[in-house]
Amino acid sequence: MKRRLFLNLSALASFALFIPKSIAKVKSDPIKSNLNRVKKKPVIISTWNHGLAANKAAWEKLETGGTALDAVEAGVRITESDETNRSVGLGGLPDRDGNVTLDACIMNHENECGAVAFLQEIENPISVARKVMEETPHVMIVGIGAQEFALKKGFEKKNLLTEGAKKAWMEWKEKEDKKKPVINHENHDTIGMLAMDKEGNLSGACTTSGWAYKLPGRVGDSPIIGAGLFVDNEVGAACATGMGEAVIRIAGSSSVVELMRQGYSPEEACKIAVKRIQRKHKNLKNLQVGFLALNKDGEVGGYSVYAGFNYALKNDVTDKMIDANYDLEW
Ligand code: SD4
Repeated sequence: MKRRLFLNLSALASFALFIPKSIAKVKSDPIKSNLNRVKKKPVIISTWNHGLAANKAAWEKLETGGTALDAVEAGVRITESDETNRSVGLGGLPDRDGNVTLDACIMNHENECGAVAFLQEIENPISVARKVMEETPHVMIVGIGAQEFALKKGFEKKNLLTEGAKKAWMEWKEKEDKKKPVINHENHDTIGMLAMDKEGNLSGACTTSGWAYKLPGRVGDSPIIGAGLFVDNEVGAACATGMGEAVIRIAGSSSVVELMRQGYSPEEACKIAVKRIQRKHKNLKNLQVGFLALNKDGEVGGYSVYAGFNYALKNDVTDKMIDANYDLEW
């Protein structure tokens, strides 16, 4: 018996000699941990065409040792300060009374988050949101309180209603009979950005001037953690763009992250959330919502109710726009 066992073991040992090295060493080989690291390469995604310039700034942060949090803040600040953009920060379209009111939030890999809503005359609400996160015990500050907080922290007051935005608002006012809020869906919407740094940590940011010509005081999904943005470093991150009311109703970004936790890919998770929105709304006219998601493996995906939603992807091999899949044609 003993001899037979020995022979069997010898046979196994000699067979092992012919196993290719890559297979034989698969359990202990450092190549495996390298593979894991490959998946943790930095990646940034953000909504719409303005995402390209934002991703560039975010990438520069990552390359110079910044965290994912530094990256998303730096990235979306570009869009906030771009006065040609009509739906974020400076130059954003105002509410029906002509006041530009801004919403933003930010979240890091430790579930820390900060937000501002109905903030006026401050160009970079995302940086105020970060200060709320890092320098107060609160998550969200709104309105005059948010403005006072920002001024105390050294932000400067600025008129955000540019000539272009004012002209558009006045033209809208002329059409008195059509005086309804207009959802933006032509590639000039909120910026939501998600990033993974080289440590594999995730962060996200979302910032907007909201629904053009909204009722004064209206706040959408963008500054609401779990609606416009959600990050769970164990699973992934998601953000939303489009009609905020619909996103809030299904706790959109949180839902997308939970779906990824169940094993769905980023695109599948976004698609299921979009389908949920469609099921919960009887009237889908003009109801555009797009979700964007990034998981811990660095995989990305997006999905929207209607055609036209796209997002910018940047990593060390690519820097491009991707058209999201969708359900309905306009
Ligand atoms: C919001 N999701 O405030 C944002 C953006 C938006 O037109 O509506 N843009 O609902």
